[in-house]
Amino acid sequence: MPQSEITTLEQFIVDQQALHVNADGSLSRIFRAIELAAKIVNRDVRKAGLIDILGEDGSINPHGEDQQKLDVIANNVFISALSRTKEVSMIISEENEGVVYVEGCENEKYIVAIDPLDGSSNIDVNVSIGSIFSIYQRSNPENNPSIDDCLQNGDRQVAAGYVFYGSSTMLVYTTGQGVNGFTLDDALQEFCLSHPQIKTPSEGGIFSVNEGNYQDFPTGIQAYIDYCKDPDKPTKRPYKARYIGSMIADFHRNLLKGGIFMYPSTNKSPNGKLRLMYECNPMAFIAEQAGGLASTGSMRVMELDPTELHQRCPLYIGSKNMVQKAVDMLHQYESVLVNR
Ligand code: AHM
Ligand code: MG
Repeated sequence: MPQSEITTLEQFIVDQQALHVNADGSLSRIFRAIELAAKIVNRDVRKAGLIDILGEDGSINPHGEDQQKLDVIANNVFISALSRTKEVSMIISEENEGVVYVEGCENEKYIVAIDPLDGSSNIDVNVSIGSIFSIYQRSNPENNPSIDDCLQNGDRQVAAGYVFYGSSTMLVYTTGQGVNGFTLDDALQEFCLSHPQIKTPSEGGIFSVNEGNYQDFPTGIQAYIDYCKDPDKPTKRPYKARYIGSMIADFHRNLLKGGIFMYPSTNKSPNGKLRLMYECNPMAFIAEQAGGLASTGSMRVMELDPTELHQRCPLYIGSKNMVQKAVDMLHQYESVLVNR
């Protein structure tokens, strides 16, 4: 592509803002902050093996200084970039137990939920990881900011996206008008539009799940996994099994190629592992905007009303027909158990 035809994220955001008569530029400023944080985290991820930022938080480096884990660094970078916009009153992060109130911004209308570095178990072994964000407006801007403002369901997201530190670095986001993907040009240090209006295939050929937990899954999901592996020419089964253990990487591949990602409930964890506000909801918004589905097994993910900041929920997400089939089988076996 000639350089003159490149659309940078910056340009794209300006163009989008121009389409909205009432846009006051606040959301654009938040996006710029996320873009900057993504570039800083990307720089640190790319040299993670060269400098002392891998490993356990709290350890002491040879200089007697505290060593910080990459996910703690990423958290600080995102929180500081978002705070500086002066547009965000509250931040919810996987790394912080409570709401982070941004000093001096009590009256601002935006709330951002982040998982600053998802896929932590892969950080130390040079496998793809990512950052996730989800943006809301406060439900009661006239009141003092509080946790109640933050506990909104996914349907109220204004925007959501992820940054994927893979073989290249990508930023994928939606504001409810489709999904667009930008790839970081290392030389220009600009995210450039590379995947406009992403649509996910309604039928896919990949299933992604931690099968180590198979014995602990609901019977219907065990049956669905067996179905995925069952040879059948017309439906092109067996499907391919792919599981990286970084949701963003698994989700992103399935989004482009067609597939299902599952993190079911287990006997041990009835709500699964993944967190609603900064893992499931943003991915659900993107999946639906790309023509896919996201379910907890009993409802659309984005309809689930959160009661806690770090609430978990089971997740079935990806190609429409695959998610529908998994959920149907889950219900089918549940009703057999109930009627027994
Ligand atoms: P994290 O936020 O601590 O990194 O946990 C979330 C990650 C997801 O990226 C991934 O899909 C899942 O945990 C993998 O979990 P498991 O190792 O149980 O399969
Ligand atoms: Mg996470």
